[in-house]
Amino acid sequence: MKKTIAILLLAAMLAFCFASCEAPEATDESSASSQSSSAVSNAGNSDASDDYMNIPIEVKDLGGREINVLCYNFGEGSASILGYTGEIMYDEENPSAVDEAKKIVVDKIESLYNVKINGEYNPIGQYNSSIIKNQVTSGLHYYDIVFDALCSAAAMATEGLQVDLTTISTLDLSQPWWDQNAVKDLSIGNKLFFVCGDINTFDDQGTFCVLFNKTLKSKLGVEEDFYQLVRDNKWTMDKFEEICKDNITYDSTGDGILDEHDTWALGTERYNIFIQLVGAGQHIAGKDANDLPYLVVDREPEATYTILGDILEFYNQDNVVMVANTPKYENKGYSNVWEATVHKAFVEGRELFYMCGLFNAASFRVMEDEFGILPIPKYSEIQDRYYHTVQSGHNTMMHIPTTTPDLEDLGLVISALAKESKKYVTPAYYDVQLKYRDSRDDESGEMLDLIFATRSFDIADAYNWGGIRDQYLKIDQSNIASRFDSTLSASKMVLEKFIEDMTGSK
Ligand SMILES: [Ca+2]
Repeated sequence: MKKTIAILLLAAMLAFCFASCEAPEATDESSASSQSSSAVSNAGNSDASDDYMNIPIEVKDLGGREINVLCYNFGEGSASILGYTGEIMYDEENPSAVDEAKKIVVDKIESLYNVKINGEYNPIGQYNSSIIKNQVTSGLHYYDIVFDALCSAAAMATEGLQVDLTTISTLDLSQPWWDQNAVKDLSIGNKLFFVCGDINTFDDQGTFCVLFNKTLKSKLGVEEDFYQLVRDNKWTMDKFEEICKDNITYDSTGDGILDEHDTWALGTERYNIFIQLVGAGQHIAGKDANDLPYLVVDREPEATYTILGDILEFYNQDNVVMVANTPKYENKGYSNVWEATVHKAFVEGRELFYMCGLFNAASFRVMEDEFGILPIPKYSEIQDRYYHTVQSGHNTMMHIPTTTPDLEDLGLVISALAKESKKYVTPAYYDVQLKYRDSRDDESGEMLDLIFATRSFDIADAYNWGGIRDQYLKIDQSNIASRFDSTLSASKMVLEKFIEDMTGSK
């Protein structure tokens, strides 16, 4: 399945090399591929009911059609992101439970539709945009289905390289095997160029949450039941900060210096300023009645400034919170500042909370301490619900290049793959994610249900018009309003041009 396909376009595409996405300063990882276990997707449902299996999808003999899938190199070379085997494709040599589930699905669909499904990692880099741009520009069809990170998929949408998925009549995006929040949030002018669902699992892996060290919690004598706080609607920023500030962080090495080698209440990174902003029910972009984006800070600056101010006040308490990618740690010359600080402290049992992607969880299965999974805190108890989102540079979105032929037939195959993945792959993903040595953490399973069901995708994080998203990742709390004052008009101009291009309105 994971065969190496000769890349006819390789030479030509290297010439192109157009900028893919500007990923938001990486998170916890670096690069080079990892194989082995893990994951599938989405929509947070360990759906007890199989009723969706009765939803019919037309079956058709496609005469041995070959379908080529291209996956980007998620977490390439990272020691803290393990288990990526691509989407749809799987590892045959050391299959995880998820790989085995993917094989069941692929075998079934290949036989049912008389197709051959080939999968491949990006052979020349991390993101796929240069390959797909070359394919589309040259008019040579090769890859039919592509999985890429949100930011890279968005870069391709801006260039007009992808099919509007809503135009494929056999691809019913309202079905439960597609993430309905993604369908709603990621559209632009009612067109949808990329989506996620049960067909992929690394959209789930790219979802951010809070991990907590159960063993350390008990050693520290923290009595609060975190899961119960979530159930009681009391898992708020205030409560979270109160717990963190209760004398947990201390100089455990005893050298008189508080640094990455000590014991911490919370390990986090600058990207999580945005993650917590979303958790607080805010967004960078909203959408109007025509499904077109606008910048929230332009319309409601005070709401944005208040929430950002609260988060930054907390993140600047460097005797409580360790923020990985800030000068204090970046200046130490680590090749991967996340792995050397917040990730390391958690794996060594010196960090109570770690705000990170679920992709990090696999690397903690070797820990001696046990850990659990929690949602991102709400802003306050009156907030309607919890909100979660993905890291735009580290997740997967499915899209289809405009060069792909016979889209109606392909839509049937994709729909069937997605439906069967909901039955086989998603439950296997939950099992892998929750199995902890000999036991199973069902309370974390309950939290995962909540987390996946409350995802919210911010299109400004994907498209980052004029660098608007980057304004939300700065640690400096002294100049929030002036920071936006000086950059907003440029971002608005880029957004205006984007809307014209996407709607053909000029
Ligand atoms: Ca110390």
